[in-house]
Amino acid sequence: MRILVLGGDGYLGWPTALHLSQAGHEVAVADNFVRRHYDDELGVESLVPIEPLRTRIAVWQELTGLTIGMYIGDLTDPMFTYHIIEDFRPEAVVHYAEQRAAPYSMIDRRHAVYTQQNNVVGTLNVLYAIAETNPDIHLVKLGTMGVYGTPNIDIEEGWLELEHNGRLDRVLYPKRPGSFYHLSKVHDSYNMEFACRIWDLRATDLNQGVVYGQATPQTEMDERLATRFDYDAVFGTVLNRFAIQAVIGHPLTVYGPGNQTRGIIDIRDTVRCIELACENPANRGEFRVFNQMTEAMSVQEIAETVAGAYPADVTIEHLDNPRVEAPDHYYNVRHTKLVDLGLEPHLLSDTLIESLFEITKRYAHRVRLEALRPTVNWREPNAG
Ligand code: NAD
Ligand code: USQ
Repeated sequence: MRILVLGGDGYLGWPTALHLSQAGHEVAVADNFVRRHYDDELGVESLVPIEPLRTRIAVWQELTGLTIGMYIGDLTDPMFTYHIIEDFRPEAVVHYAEQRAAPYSMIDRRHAVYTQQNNVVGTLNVLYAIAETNPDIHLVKLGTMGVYGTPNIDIEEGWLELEHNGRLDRVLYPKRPGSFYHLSKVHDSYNMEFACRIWDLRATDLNQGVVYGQATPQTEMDERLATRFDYDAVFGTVLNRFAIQAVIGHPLTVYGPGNQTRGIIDIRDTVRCIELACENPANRGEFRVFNQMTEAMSVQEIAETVAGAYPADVTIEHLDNPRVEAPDHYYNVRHTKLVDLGLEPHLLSDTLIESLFEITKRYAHRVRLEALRPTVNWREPNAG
């Protein structure tokens, strides 16, 4: 298949491009490098050094003989978005290219507005470009488990069968997310469902849980193929942060009592899920939702698992939760559709956590300690 990966320079986009390329697909990536600019803005860097996109692609070609196309530009520019779809003629578009950190979106008004404009406008441009160029293209879009929040009923895969006053209907599952970033994904989902309904497009919304891990078989082939590994309190995700904190002797920063439960997934499963979604497309007119997570754990359980895997003493510190989230809640998620398509999950293991310790030991000198403490507070609106 011809597959265009939007956001192909990012943490997940780059390993996905490599995975799809090695699986025999014709791949191109698009990116505007804004993720690298956020690093400059926040004064942090990926713990693992990363090469420029052009170098990464050249190394991949040198090692495997496989080419990956490259488009540099911003999806909020409609001309750029039309151009890449017209030019590459993909059968599937994998869309990762959004501002993805909840804390970044909660810094102040400007960051909230930026996040929603970047994400919602970029996705709208992609929908228009597909509809006008070739409505047969399958859009595989990264959403997030956080769109659902923590409802007191089971979480279904995107849709809910509802009985009300004796009548039945099928509705999009109710959303109650916890940040302006997560809300941008809600808005995207409604726009996508509408576009499928009116233009007969085909789309898969992948509501992914928190990703952990840093390596895939392809990125491990050469250190110049490494993907990013974030540890700071804005972009670092919880399990990756805890693994890094354990190695450098920093207490694991559990927000609140740690009973908040989240869906999680190994980066190797992320890339496989994308492959499965692309190779088994939605039907024309279908807006399909998969819950892309493999297990659920509370933050306290994640901290204890990481601490237990580390060979020396690790302290767990409970900070006042800078976010507004339910401290105790019900959490039961259906996530069978990707398994039905063939996903064989890598469940969290000590081996994986130990590999994160190894990576961290190598680059521990790059950690800026002050970047580990959370500074963005959900309760303090800041007009900026
Ligand atoms: P990332 O920030 O590392 O990668 C996103 C890439 O998109 C970056 O390279 C960035 O430069 C690019 N980008 C952003 N806006 C763009 C625009 N307007 N035009 C062109 N390029 C643009 O993020 P990631 O961790 O790889 O996440 C990828 C996607 O997966 C996001 O949509 C995110 O919401 C979703 N997701 C991530 C996780 C996770 O734990 N990392 C979990 C669930 C869902
Ligand atoms: N948390 C801590 N300590 C930390 C960091 C986080 O206790 O040091 C807690 C948070 O309070 C939260 C949970 O861990 O309850 C997850 O936080 P996170 O920063 O790892 O993840 P989140 O903000 O939800 O965002 C990440 C990605 C985002 C993706 C989302 C999937 O950055 O792109 O959409 O995971 S999900 O959570 O399923 O919505």
